[in-house]
Amino acid sequence: MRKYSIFALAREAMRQHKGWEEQWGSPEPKSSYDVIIIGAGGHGLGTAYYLAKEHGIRNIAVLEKSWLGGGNTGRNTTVIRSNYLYDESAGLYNHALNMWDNLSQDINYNVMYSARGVMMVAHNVHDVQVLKRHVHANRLNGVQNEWLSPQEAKEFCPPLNISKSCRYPIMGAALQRKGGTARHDAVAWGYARAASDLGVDIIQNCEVTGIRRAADGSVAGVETGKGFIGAKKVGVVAAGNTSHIMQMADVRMPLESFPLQALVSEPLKPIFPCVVMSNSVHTYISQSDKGELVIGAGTDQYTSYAPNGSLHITNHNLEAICELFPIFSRVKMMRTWAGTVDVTPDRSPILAKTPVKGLYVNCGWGTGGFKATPGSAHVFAHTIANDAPHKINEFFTLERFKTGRLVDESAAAAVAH
Ligand code: FAD
Ligand code: PYC
Repeated sequence: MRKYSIFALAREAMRQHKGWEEQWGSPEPKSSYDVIIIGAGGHGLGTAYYLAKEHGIRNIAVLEKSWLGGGNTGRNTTVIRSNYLYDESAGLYNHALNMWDNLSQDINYNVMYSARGVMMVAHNVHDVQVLKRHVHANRLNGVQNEWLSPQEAKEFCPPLNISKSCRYPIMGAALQRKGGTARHDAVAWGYARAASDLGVDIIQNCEVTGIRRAADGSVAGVETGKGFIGAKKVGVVAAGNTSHIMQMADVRMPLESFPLQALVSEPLKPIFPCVVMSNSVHTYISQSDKGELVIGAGTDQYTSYAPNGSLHITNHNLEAICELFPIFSRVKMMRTWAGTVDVTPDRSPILAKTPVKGLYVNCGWGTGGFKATPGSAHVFAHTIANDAPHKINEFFTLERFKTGRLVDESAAAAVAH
């Protein structure tokens, strides 16, 4: 990977941003496409890119009701890791983790993937048992993860308070060194530019309001704010809005939507070297390249599409951060926001065909789909192109909610749903 100085990075960001504005705008839609993707987040744009690059399908449109990357892709806290429990998840999330290594080179856009390590801390015997179980299960699956003593955890992350008398004492930690962060908006822009270069139409301000079916029940196209657009295949990749869109095709989804919020502090000089997550206290923290502490918690308790979350969650979150990292207790917070996440009963995603011929769905990532973006897009493109799942996503079906063959990742989801 090339090393960039901060000035080279700034120049590169400006160059890329200018290129993006000049190249794209939003084309007027054609009357029909081979594939329409609903939703220009990272997963949707990535799907279009891999459809064009690996499956030779170029007559594609990505329809976005707002601006590209303005959904959860541009709102998330960019934690990347693959330390999930079950074999099925290891396959999916590790596929994604391995793709982050070369993503910048592949799409020729610096997504600033930084493998700075994700450390999950344990505060009680139950946490220790759960996290050690994950370490062992991960290693059996060839997924890197290791156990640290409290002292080793502090050496890895010096601001961590390991005093035995604090409210959330540290009894050890699971560390995935290859985990880390990336720049979320660059992921959206990078995939968009790379897909656009391959001929994909990215059409912003184009809300899908209906899904039209042919006489045989298969997909015929979509109704939008810009009129009807025909399509042989339609992929729904709309995160928190998925149920609403799938209802347009009479498909009921096993999903609930919740606000998930995050906040950032005023910028600080580099002080925080990694990502730390506390699954039982429901808080996590890292530091962005701009210097802000990036902090988040669990979802709100109530289903909602509101783009903001409840204040008591922020309050609890900051209390926990100050307890775990007393050094930050006088830092000022700068802004908060939220996104709408869609949650399945087993906290694993759905990447699948649907009962409607020609209609495919990628959703249910809940609080944790950013990390999966390249892998998810890659296997979803395969699913659409071949009308059959890739080996990696064959378990992540809609049918599992009827058969009961679930992939229960509630514990590995880490950020409470
Ligand atoms: P989105 O980026 O939301 O894209 C979907 C797009 O569909 C949106 O742009 C939306 O406008 C569009 N759309 C919706 N309805 C329509 C319609 N009718 N017509 C046309 N377009 C439509 N994950 C992690 O792995 N690590 C994290 O640290 C992390 N932190 C998070 C923090 C927060 C605060 C939030 C909210 C989420 C977080 N996530 C995290 C989850 C992650 O952001 C999502 O799982 C992921 O970004 C989903 O990407 P997407 O492309 O599927 O969805
Ligand atoms: O899935 O790692 C994660 C995550 C961190 C913050 C939100 N989701």
